[in-house]
Amino acid sequence: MIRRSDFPKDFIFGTATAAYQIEGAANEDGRGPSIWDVFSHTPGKTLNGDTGDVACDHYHRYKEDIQLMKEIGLDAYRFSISWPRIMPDGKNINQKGVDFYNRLVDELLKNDIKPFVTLYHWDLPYALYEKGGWLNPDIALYFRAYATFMFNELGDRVKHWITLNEPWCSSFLGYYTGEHAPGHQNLQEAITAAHNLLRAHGHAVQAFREEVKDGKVGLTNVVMKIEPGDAKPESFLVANLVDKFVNAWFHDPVVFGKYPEEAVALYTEKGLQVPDSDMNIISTPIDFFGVNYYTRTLVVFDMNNPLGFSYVQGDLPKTEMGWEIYPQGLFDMLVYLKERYKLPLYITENGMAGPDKLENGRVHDNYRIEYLEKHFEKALEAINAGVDLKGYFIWSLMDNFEWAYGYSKRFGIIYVDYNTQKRILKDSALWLKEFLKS
Ligand code: PNW
Repeated sequence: MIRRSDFPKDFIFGTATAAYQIEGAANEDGRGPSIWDVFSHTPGKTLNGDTGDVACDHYHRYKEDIQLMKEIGLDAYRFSISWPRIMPDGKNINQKGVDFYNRLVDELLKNDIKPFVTLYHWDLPYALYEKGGWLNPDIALYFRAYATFMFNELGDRVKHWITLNEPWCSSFLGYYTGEHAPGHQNLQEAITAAHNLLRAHGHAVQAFREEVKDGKVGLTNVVMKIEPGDAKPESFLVANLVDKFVNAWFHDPVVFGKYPEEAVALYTEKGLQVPDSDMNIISTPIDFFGVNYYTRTLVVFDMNNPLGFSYVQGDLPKTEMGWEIYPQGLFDMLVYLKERYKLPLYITENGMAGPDKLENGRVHDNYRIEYLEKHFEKALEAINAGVDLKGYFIWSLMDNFEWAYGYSKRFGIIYVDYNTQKRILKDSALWLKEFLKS
């Protein structure tokens, strides 16, 4: 059985959350609306019309939540800052919002838990959306101003910063498939938004180097293992190409200052414009990549699709999200990232949605224990294969607002009763507590 002592001494175990998914208090203390408030309040956009208005009420219950982290024995906590709490109109500071994050950071440090802060986990101030959102090139400068402010405010205590969470989701789910806010459906817009997200990232890294002398800054991407869904040679080729669209697209510019050529060629052939401005800013050196790994993705060659491929279902056991459970992909992708980019890595998210049932005050989520254990093993294998992996954050600390799926999907190691806001440690949390002592 895997033990904590098998990992390097300074390896960090934590859990992760995001502001809009847990905080609630949507209209309190001067917070402004974000694109997710507007999206979730638009009929038909989220399951059952769920919104983050109340969520886990973490804004009021953060002390209790930190006590639970402490009880489990976690080393670190990754959370995100709600930009519209800090800058409700996208520009001016709301001191009460700032105060909340000061209290949160102080409480974490008081309990010996290292804060890892994500600046942007999808909740763009609506006021900035009205100015064009991620399609407006100026957004990068708005983000830089916000980032600079936060570095100055918390940089004395917070030493690990992540600029953006999964720009692929913000751009492709937000501007192409429309599953996420702001719900546009235009491929050209997604490509443009992705570029402005990367520019915003680069600007924030530059500001970080100016403001914070003894901290680390990185970018978190969703990393998918792309595999061919059948044995046709063409499907191997498209798997390689899709890997460039989803993975390399958001890593290559940051390290090499350019988008992957094969993917650019295909977009260009289809009449799409791939921007290449500010690559020097985008490629400002960073300290680490954050890896959000959940599953693999199968693709097959498909002439009827404009980009030449389509997605297919695999037959491995699946989570409640319908995502295949595939620990080997974590190992493969950690090694791939190490070889291609040669940077330290953190797993900033990994976990599963399960069919959790509260029975006599307990949640017997053995499937989640098994999922985590298998992924821990693959992380350790990667370390032993030479990957500079520094930490592992489980998604998520507690059940929360799972975006378009509302509260129907439970990813937490802590169960949340949304009627009472009571928190209950699932068996996976109890298992983790023992693991962390081992
Ligand atoms: C991540 N995909 O999102 C996010 O960072 C979290 O906020 C979210 O709750 C968690 O994963 C679980 O969904 C993803 O389509 C969204 O492959 C979509 C994908 C992956 C991750």
